[in-house]
Amino acid sequence: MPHPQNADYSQRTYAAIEREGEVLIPTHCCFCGMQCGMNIRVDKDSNQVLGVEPRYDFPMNGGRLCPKGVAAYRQAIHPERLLRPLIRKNGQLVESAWDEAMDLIVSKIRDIQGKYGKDAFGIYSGSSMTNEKCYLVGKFARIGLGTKHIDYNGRYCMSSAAAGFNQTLGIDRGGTNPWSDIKFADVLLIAGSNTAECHPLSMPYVWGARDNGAKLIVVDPRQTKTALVADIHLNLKPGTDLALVNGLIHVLIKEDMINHEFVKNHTSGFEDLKAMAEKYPPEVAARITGLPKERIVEAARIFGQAKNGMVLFARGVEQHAKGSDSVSNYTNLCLITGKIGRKGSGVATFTGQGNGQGGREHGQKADQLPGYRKITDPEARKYIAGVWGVDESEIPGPGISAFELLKALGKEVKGLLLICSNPMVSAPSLGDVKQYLTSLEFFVCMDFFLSESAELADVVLPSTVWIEDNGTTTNVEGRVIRINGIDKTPGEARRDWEVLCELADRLGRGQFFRYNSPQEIFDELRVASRGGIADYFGITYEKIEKMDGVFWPCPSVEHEGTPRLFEDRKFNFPDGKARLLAFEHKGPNEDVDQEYPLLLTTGRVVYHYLSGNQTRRIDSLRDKCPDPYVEIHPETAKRYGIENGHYVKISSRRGYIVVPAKITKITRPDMVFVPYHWGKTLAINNLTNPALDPKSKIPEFKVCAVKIEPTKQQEVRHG
Ligand SMILES: Nc1nc2c(c(=O)[nH]1)N[C@H]1C(S)=C(S)[C@@H](COP(=O)(O)OP(=O)(O)OC[C@H]3O[C@@H](n4cnc5c(=O)[nH]c(N)nc54)[C@H](O)[C@@H]3O)O[C@H]1N2
Ligand SMILES: Nc1nc2c(c(=O)[nH]1)N[C@H]1C(S)=C(S)[C@@H](COP(=O)(O)OP(=O)(O)OC[C@H]3O[C@@H](n4cnc5c(=O)[nH]c(N)nc54)[C@H](O)[C@@H]3O)O[C@H]1N2
Ligand code: SF4
Ligand SMILES: [Mo]
Repeated sequence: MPHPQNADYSQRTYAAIEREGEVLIPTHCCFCGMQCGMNIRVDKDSNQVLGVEPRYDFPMNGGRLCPKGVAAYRQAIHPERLLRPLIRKNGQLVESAWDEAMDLIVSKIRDIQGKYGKDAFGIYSGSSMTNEKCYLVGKFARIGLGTKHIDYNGRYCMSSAAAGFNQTLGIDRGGTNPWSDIKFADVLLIAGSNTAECHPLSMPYVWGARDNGAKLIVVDPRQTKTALVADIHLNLKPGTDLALVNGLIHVLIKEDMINHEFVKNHTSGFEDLKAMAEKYPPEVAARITGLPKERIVEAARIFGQAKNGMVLFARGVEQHAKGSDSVSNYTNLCLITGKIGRKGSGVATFTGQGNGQGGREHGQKADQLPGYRKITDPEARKYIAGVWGVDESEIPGPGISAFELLKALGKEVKGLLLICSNPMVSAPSLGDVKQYLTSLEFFVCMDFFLSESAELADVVLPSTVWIEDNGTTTNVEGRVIRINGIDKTPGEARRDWEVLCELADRLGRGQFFRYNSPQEIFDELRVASRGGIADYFGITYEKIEKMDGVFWPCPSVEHEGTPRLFEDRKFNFPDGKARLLAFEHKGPNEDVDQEYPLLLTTGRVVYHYLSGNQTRRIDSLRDKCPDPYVEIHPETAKRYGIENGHYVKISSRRGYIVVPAKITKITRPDMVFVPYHWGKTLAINNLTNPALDPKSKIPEFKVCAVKIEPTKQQEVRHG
């Protein structure tokens, strides 16, 4: 199997090809932001999906897939697929006709908006959808429904990275470099990312760098599979990244490992940053983070002395009430050492969802219009109104963020369309979320499997899975790629974009939603994004296929796209300088105390994806990790009299769950870890803290205070 960088890409397979009675349709995985290339194998005679195979010709994964990618197609042929609309009748969800469901939805929208005003109907959406669908959902909210209330699950995911990059670099493209640059780094600092389990196909890039002699520094409270292979593992106390980075900056300045030319000409704010770092000598950073001070000094030296280096991070850094500032502080490391804007030097966040990048650029965020435009910017409103053919006054103002939207349900917002998210597993403090959702006057959900959230809906519309649709996504690198699908859809399942267009039509707004294909939606998106920060104007379906994807910004059809940002050292501010911002360490929103003496952090395992509504149904994945568990350090377990496999009750101020203990030195003695892919009584989000980062509005999923106690298996609550 060739290494991604050595694969031969001269053989293009973009057009569907035939092989031994099969048709191969080239597309990309539906799960993480790597967006690995795969071929869907379809039986030529029966049109049945047979499976997938990795694509050797797509540079990102060059012939490899992880366990989730290999099994993803099983959703298409799954017996639990929703095949007809469901309508709640006498308390039960009952299969019904599309016409009846659509009539009901439209009459409820009219009724609610007539009674309470346009903003009383909201949309809560997701970033596992194509760019075309994300764009359409934003447009449907604003001029289909005329509501300001739309936000999406990226708030729980990429929003701190976005806010952090915006305040420091003036632009939010998750990765400043193409992934092929990683192997040119002399040092990789990976923070709060369990790369090996969550972006498995990034690991060959890490190995590529290591083969070239790069050092690896991993910052994670747990000794993850990624940390295991590091030269230095900084297993800091959860929630202390700001202090750690201040300590690193302190050493970099003290030992003069700063790129003075770069700092002087291309950044502002260095003096303030220096004054802040002054307060965090290694012994102070060590005290706050719980790390040996020598290890902090050593990490700073390795990073500082390397010619090229990249800083990569993910939700471990971002899902905190100070997540945005932590993103900026990690970015400071690249800026003060001048490690940005060239091969092997840059900063990136690991985009979570398949289209986590594109999904946050084209208007499904409460405060945003397509092309990363601000909904409050009069010029942007005028431009988009022109593209949509409406009067500017018809575009509502900014709404509120995802969790705030959930809190507004039953109050300001009486009706909700949920599309591509499962907040009854994924939102924090689930006890409250259930109460919010059940206080709605009308709740409609679009999904292809009955999720824990869909179970609460009044109407559920059966959607298609990704390989039954066409469009584009934007991967972790900012590369826009093509999703190709099969024609056949099961039962009466319908494509989201068609359903939204029909709803608009039935609401009397059809003239703004006349599309015959996703390509027509994309062509409008291109124009809508033109001149914006995320400029897709020059990206066409044909060009994507010819170039293995096109990196934005791509402002004209002649333009070849921008794989690497900041090569000209121009940051996206009027003075062209990146902003070095300084941050004091702050403790978690909810710290430990006598009653709740341990920190809880939550995250992922390799076999499941997000709320698990998809992967818990695929037996090859489910069987590898059928149930949640709690990782407890042996010292802590001993203190509480807990043995491996014993059931443990974990409680926070908001709720509790009972799961078996996995006693392991992976974790720290002052914390426990629980994966979050299960619902109802097995959902760790019964416990998590909904405190929000004031800048990004991301909830503090990564740290809250809990207590643990051994308990009996019988106390596991099922349901
Ligand atoms: N297998 C799998 N892959 C996925 C997903 C999935 O559900 N399953 N989801 C996709 C999505 S949407 C996302 S957002 C990404 C998430 O990808 P990651 O962010 O890599 O995944 P997590 O497990 O949430 O968190 C990463 C690490 O953060 C650490 N951590 C916790 N608290 C802190 C802290 O205070 N500081 C630091 N430095 N680290 C901390 C945890 O120990 C954990 O190992 O994965 C994507 N890929
Ligand atoms: N405790 C804790 N909680 C977390 C996190 C954490 O680390 N810890 N991470 C957070 C993060 S990073 C994220 S991204 C969120 C994600 O959490 P969710 O938003 O709940 O994500 P999914 O499980 O992907 O939900 C998508 C739902 O839509 C369906 N679906 C998928 N694709 C489509 C489509 O194209 N159309 C339609 N109509 N439906 C579709 C799926 O079947 C699924 O039910 O969870 C967050 N919650
Ligand atoms: S690494 Fe991500 S995109 Fe690639 S196969 Fe695995 S889940 Fe899919
Ligand atoms: Mo995510």
